This record gives sequence, C-alpha cells and structure tokens, in this order.
Amino acid sequence: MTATDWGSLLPTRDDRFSFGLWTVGWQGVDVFGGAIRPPLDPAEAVHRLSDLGAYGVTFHDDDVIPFGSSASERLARLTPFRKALEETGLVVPMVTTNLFSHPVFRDGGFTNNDRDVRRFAIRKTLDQVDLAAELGAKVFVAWGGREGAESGAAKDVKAALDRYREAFDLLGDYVLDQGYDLRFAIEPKPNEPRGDILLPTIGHALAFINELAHPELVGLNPETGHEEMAGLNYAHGLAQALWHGKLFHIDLNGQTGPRYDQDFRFGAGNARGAFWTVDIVENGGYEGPRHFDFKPPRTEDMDGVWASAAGCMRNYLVLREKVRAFRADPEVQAALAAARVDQLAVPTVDPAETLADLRAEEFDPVEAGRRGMAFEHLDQLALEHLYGVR
Ligand SMILES: [Mn+2]
Repeated sequence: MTATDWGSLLPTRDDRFSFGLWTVGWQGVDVFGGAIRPPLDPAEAVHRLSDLGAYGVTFHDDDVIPFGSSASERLARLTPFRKALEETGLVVPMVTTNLFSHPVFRDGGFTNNDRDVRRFAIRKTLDQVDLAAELGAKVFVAWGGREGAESGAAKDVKAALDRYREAFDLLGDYVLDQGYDLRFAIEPKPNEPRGDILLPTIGHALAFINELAHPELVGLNPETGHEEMAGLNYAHGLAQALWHGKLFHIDLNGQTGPRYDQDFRFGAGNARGAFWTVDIVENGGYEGPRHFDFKPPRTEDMDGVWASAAGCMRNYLVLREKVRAFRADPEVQAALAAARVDQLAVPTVDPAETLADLRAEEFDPVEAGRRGMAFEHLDQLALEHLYGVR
C-alpha cells in the first residue's frame, strides 16, 4: 500500500455526502439563548455545500417554505431553491416534515392527544410527500421529536402507538396509490425535546415497523448522537438495522456519551465509535447517502459553520482511509483469524448433523475454557490505525 496523501483527501460527488439545510442554517437558538447567526438563504446553502464537495441537500418543509405560507409564497420560496439545485447539480435524496417547532405541535403531531392536530399533521406531511416525489427524493425521514410525554397519565402510550401506526399506514397507502418511489425512515431518539420520546431506540422502531400494514415501506434513519445519548453502540445498531434490511438512511454526527444532544460534527466526540461506524457503513452493505445532521456550535460565525461542515466530510474520509488500511493490514487479518472472527460465520450445527450427533460430541470444557480470545491484540491494531501510528 502506498502512503495516504492526507492533504489531497477532499470530498467529491462520488462520496455522496449530504447535509440538512437546518444544520448549516442553524442560527444557534438554544434553551439558554437566542439566535447568534443570521438566517441562511437556502439557495446560498446549496451553493456553499456544493463548493465544499457535497452531492446532496435535505430539508424539512419549513426550512424552505415558512410555516403557514400561501400557495404563491410557497412557489416564491421554492423557485430560487430549485434554481440553485439546477445550477449546482446537487440532488435532494431525502426530505422530512417539521412536526415539532410550531406551538400547535406542543404535544407532537401523529400522536398528539388533540385529534384536530393529528389530522393537520397528516395533511402537512402529505404536502411534503408530494414535494419529495417532485424533487426525486427516495427517502422520507420521520423524526418524532415531540411524540412523547413528560408525565405518566398524560399519554396513553398504547393508544399513541395505535395512532402512530395509523399515520404510517395512511402515508404508505398514499405513496402506493400515487406510485411514488419513496420509502419512510423512522429516526429514533430517547429524549429531548420531550422528557421521553416514543420509539426511543433502533430496537423499539424495528419492532414497531413489524406491526405496520406496509412494513416494506418503512425503515430506519439512525443518528449517531441519538443512540449514544441512550448509552448504546451506534455501529452495532447500524449492523442490526442492516441485518433486518432496514437501514434506509443515516444521520452522522458526534456525541460524547449520555448527555444532552450535542450534534457535534461527525468524528468529533466518540472517535473510536466513529471508526467502527465508518467500517460498518462502508463494509456492511449500506448504499444510501452519507448524511450529516449536526449543529455547528454556537461559538462559530459563518466561517466557522462552513469549517464545521467541511470537517464532517474530511473526518469521514480520514476514517474511511484508516478503516481501509485496517482491513488490508496482513497483521490484522492474522489477528482476526486468531480471534476466530471467521468461525462466527459458520452455522453452529451443520445441516447434515442431527441434534443427537451434537449431544454425542466429545468436548472438554476445561481445555476450551483455557483458550483466550485474543481480542485485545486485535483491538490494539485497530486503535493504532486510528491513532495514526500504523
Ligand atoms: Mn437527525
């Protein structure tokens, strides 16, 4: 292998990096303070992201078309955005609906106790589903940020799940009726902004999908920080979603353990987790965009915003190089064999065997109990690739 030229490692369209308009466009409003950056024009965001090497942009309806816009205002907002897409060649691989910002969604959208609000949430989503199809998006993300509760009696969780299912069934019927080439991706999150959010983890969402009328239309959009907020291993979650055929989209960012949703740029935060994330994304059969859902910290001006966005892509590419070098390293391959990783791919009982054969087998558990697994040497090799000393 030739040495990597780190300086020339820059993103191209072939890397399929995409960004939410709400990421670079975040004005820094948080619980403790108001906006510290000016509004970012969606068309300008498209041009800047294109210049940085991204291939796609994604958005909530409200990111481009302000809540409550008339038909003429909607057109006036969409026209310059579409012009920027045409000028740059950027694509829209995914869109989503904002069912969490406006006061009407104080108790959520699809699972709001107020039936009128639930009906409005479905109407708002149908409008965005039509726009998704118009723009050629293949994935429609559903982050149920306000679908949840702070207190016990306020939410009948089983009834809420009935209504959640009803919403996905209606949306699925609509997509099939219209003949749209569009699938839904649920984005789990354990909490924030709600005290507890419904479908809090990848596992909850996978089980929920199995109860839907059109489970084939619904998969997952797992986010790094959302899983790590719950103390879970993101790479393991991606692997399980892939195993179920449900990894429709990914939201990459950075988080350092169970605390508030930090939304750091990808690669900042749990660096070891990021290494294994890139490994599973590159080698696990995922074929969608490498999408970043992060927030440039409130310390930054607009120069810092673009530096943060560029950093997401740069860190992904750096880790991709390191993962490739790790997988190609002959010492790693020997260590993988010593760790018996390959044995796990072999069925435990051969198809030609009977359980009687299995039960008759001679085995010395004392001898087998002395065999070390040699995982530490293997992991040290991974860390040395990550640390840049191999
Ligand atoms: Mn997200």
